[in-house]
Amino acid sequence: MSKNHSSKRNLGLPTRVIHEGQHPCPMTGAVSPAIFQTSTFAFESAAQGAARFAGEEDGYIYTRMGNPTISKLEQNIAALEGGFGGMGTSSGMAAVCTNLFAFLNAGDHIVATESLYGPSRVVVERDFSRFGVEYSFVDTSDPKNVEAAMRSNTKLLFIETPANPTSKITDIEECSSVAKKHGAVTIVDNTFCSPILQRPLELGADVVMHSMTKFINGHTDVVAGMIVPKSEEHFKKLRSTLNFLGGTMDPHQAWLVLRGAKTLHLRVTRCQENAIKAASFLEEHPAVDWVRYPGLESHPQYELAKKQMDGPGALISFSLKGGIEAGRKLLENMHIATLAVSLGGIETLIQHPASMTHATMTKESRQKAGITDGLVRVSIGCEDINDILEDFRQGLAV
Ligand code: LCS
Repeated sequence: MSKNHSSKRNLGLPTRVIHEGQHPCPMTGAVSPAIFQTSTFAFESAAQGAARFAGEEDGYIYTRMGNPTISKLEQNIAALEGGFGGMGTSSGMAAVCTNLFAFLNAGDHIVATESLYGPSRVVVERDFSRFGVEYSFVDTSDPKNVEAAMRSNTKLLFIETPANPTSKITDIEECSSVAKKHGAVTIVDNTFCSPILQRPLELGADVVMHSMTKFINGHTDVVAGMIVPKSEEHFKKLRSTLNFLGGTMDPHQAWLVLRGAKTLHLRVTRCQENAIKAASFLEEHPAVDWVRYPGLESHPQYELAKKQMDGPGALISFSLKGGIEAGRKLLENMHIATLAVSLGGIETLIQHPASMTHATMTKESRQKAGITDGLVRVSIGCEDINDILEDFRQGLAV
């Protein structure tokens, strides 16, 4: 049901964000999609039920396996990413785990970005290792590290770029080709960019995934995820795993994300415009030790970011000269920016990765990945930039 029959590839991205996979209801003319809040779907006959289960007839069966409201969102994101089809999941972590379950067997090996979102790393290190999966976390921002980590049993390369929260960039094209050479599947977590700023499938990745809790929904009111593979083969494999594993979306959740996704282009553009100004402001502030933002020339991979991304995004990491104590004071003295984890919403959020989003990693793993104790991460929102800058000015003065 989720196959992408998009015919809008020639339209501009702001148009496609609004229209891909969307059309008025043929029965009622309703422009906004209906919420099919049902767990199951009636068959016209026993033969039809059997045919649907056998995959001989298209149609819905049971919401864990597909639902018309969820399909609308799946078609939209799959078209924007340029994939075969989409699979909505209950959370970004459900998308991560479905991918790992689908592609890894006991005795297999996975290579992954060392500064993955904390829980993504933990499920590999703590949980999949219990089932005999081997792993190597490397600095994927240098493709030579990816090549060196490959083994004869490597089945998966899992990349997060820009990485959370270091903003290190991994060359998707180059690393996917290394993985391909070794017969491994490349999965890219595209949460930080959304398809507005980066489309990994166009760069050679096999699967792209999102925490739609972030930019795609964008309103800090839903937890959700999405998986989009490039090929039909991977789609079937992932869909089957998701159907049985059960990390499916709920129709109402899908409807909320669909509503948020309509303004994805507008929001990402505005957040990014603000972030470019905020990053320059922070870089020049005397209390700031360093800033990592792909839109600053001081970013070690500024050129790569320009090549593979359509913009530097809205996530900034920085460290204060006063270290962790100065960082704590800043977090507690911002008035517009909210002290909270998560990112990609309309409001500016600020947090401390070492004690919050990445607290589940060992201190040693954090240090190795560049997640220092003084690092502060901010997700710039859509507010008036003058208010954001003033908030930093007064927070840093404290
Ligand atoms: N991937 C990335 C890159 C993320 O940043 C997150 C959540 C996930 C996957 C998991 O998605 P979820 O299950 O939460 O929808 N990142 C968070 C963060 O940085 N702060 O709070 C959550």
